[in-house]
Amino acid sequence: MANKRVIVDPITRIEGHLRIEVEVDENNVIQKAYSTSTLWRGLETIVKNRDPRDAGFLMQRICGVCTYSHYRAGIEAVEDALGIEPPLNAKLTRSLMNQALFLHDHIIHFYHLHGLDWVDVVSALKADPAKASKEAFKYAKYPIGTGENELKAVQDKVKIFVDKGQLGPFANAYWGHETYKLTPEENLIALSHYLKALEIQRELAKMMAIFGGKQPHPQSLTVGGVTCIMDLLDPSRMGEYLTIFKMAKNFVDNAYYADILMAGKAFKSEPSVVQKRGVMNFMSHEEMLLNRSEYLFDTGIIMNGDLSKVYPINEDLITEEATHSWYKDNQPLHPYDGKTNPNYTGFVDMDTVGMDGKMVHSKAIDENGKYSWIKSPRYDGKAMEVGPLASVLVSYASGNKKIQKIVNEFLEKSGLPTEALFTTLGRTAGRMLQTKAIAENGMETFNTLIENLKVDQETYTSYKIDKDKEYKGRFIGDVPRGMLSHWIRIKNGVVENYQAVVPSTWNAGPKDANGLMGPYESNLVGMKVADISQPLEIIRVIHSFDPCIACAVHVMDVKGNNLGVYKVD
Ligand code: NFE
Ligand code: MG
Repeated sequence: MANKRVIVDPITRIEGHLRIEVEVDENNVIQKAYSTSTLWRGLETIVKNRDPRDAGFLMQRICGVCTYSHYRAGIEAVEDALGIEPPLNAKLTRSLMNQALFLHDHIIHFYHLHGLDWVDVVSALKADPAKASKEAFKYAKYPIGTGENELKAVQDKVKIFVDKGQLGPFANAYWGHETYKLTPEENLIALSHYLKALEIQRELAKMMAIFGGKQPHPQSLTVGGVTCIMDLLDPSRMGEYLTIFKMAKNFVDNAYYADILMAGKAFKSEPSVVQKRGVMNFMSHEEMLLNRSEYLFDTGIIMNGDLSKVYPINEDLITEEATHSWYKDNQPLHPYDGKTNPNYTGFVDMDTVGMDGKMVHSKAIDENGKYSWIKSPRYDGKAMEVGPLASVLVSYASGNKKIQKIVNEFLEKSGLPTEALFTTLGRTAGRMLQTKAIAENGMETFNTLIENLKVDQETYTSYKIDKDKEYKGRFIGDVPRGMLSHWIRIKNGVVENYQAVVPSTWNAGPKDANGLMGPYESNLVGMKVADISQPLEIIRVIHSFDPCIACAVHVMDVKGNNLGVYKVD
């Protein structure tokens, strides 16, 4: 029998348009996978010929989810090009804002974008709240939102929606799917945290605005430093930051951590989430300045899942190519010389076997040609996974004591082997462990800043742009979805070329000229899907990367294709 093709489009709850096509054999095992961005936006070209001091503001608009990332990247790329070293206060403030972003982004991702791939809402209605309330103590010292009455209230609230047939955000899911593994009581605990996380994320958005002026899209960074000195010197603003940070830490310790432990136990025999699949190469960059010189997370590369060695990153080996992407220039180019000329070739007609076993005529991606707006980044010709898991693995393998402590404690408590980290479960746990590391260590940045402000109130380094000089520079760092780099060339005082190589581009890119798959595609091939008319396993794998297609596709037609059509936030 011919292979069946399954198309999931769109696959994300928000954050842009991503389409996944897979081909399964007669046992429903995925043989081929295609990751397609059907979204097209534009920014790398807008910034050309503009004043480089505006690069951060313009690039910020790539995405409202990792809303601070491209702003900081645009500014720090220009600082690198001009040789500017911002003062310590500015660096620490930027780190605090970044910590707030990670706390916000990771919590929203697990609960609101990924949680319902693990949690069966309808099952939670069958739970015994008294029993669930007791069970919550198995995973947390001070459980949150799990008093018997609170759990009962959660059930009542959700029941009203279900009885009316108005599931709202909980509609159209595959409730009752056989790969949901939590008990009704465990589902209820997690569902209560889902609702609690809605409140927490609102506070975390405020936390970003304390030094950022507003959220999304903070405005207090400038080339050379930060402009929020009034807030830094106001004890009530600092106190507000501290209060929200502590509240977030409590939630991470007693809800997020607890729920991942609970999921680890429940899902440890579900092959679709604990099988090792994927590119097995991981790359991350140092991030989260803690004091004058030390970062919480490390730089490096892990090859073939071998944690005994960490390789340094050689920036010259980073390329992007477009063999299967809707651009003209196929060949691998270093981002300083990257090109962005669109060449849309569309979809093809295909006769395929439908879900009911009958032949259907449909539109499918052109597997031999171009099939995505996302390019294929490579390091030394190899595909790399980036993201919180990569950051945690690289730090762990580098001997970073802070990260080793957190990872070892988690493995011990969950009873999972180190190998379990190289899986979908591990990727979701990795994001939580990164959040936990920030919650445990972020106060060091805060305290260093307070101490330094007593003796030094410098927030800005002045500079001059020489119009007769050519400059080039880059930002490389880790943002919530992984390693991000921005590359700028400045000539005659304006931006001559600009390229952003983004985490979701590394992870979601299509095959390259050698047929090598990126992380999304290679994490699907080999996985069995229980029921192809309910492809929950596919959704869970892809969501574990926290896809953001707005970030991954930020190029535009210089001839004026419409920029306003696709809105993400
Ligand atoms: Ni639009 Fe982004 C992050 C960046 S995505 S969310 O994190 O850069 O790859
Ligand atoms: Mg790009």
